[in-house]
Amino acid sequence: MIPLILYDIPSKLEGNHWSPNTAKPRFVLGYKGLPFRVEWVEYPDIAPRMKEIGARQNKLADGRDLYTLPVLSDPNTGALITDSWDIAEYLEKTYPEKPIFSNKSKGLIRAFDTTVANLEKAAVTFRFLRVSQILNEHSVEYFITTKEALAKEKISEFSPEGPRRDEHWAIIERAMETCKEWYDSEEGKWLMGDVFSYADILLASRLFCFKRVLHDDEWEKFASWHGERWGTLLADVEKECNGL
Ligand SMILES: N[C@@H](CCC(=O)N[C@@H](CS)C(=O)NCC(=O)O)C(=O)O
Repeated sequence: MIPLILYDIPSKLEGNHWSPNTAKPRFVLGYKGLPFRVEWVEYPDIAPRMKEIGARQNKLADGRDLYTLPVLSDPNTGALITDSWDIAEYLEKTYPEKPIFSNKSKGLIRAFDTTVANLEKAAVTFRFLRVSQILNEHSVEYFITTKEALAKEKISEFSPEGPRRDEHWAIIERAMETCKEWYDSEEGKWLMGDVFSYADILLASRLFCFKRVLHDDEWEKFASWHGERWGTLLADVEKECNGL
């Protein structure tokens, strides 16, 4: 089998990876045991590089068209797919062994994807601030300019220490409290009890990003909530997906 190619965004961190969206297909590839290599693309180079390889633009929630990563190229079939959800569907259909949408759960997991993203949305500028601090020089200006336009405020106002930052932490903690209630609904370490699924990958990808971009003491605090629940879940998913 020819290795698949996953397009991802690098950083200054050891091992490069940080993005929650590109972590999703990386976990799926690892879980299904599919060989792949990563091609690193800095933010300002995403559009030109994706045009060059013929990838499609993504449709954002606000209706805009934008070239985004992850993009997956599968030289075994000629497929070139944009968007982490479409990639997950493609991998499940093309490589059905070790399913990620067991028990006809795809629709529910799609709803879970949107719901989880919305839980933490009001605190997203805190994560943007931390991401801006780990990106390579070539990406930083593009990232800050585009996120300032999105948030309609300067990066210095994204999450200043004090009441705004405290509010962001409270939002994130409440979000994880909700996730805990969902996870507690079934016996077993996964959202669907004993059945590992893409839902666990979705949550772990967000945890992965937090772990990578937060300061060490911040991640320690996060990981320790609810009896070390979140550090443990991330470690469990990483193990299930071959330590990625
Ligand atoms: N819904 C998309 C979101 C992808 C996305 O927003 N990717 C970001 C990186 S995490 C991106 O490529 N942004 C390009 C830009 O801001 O120009 C997915 O899940 O693939």
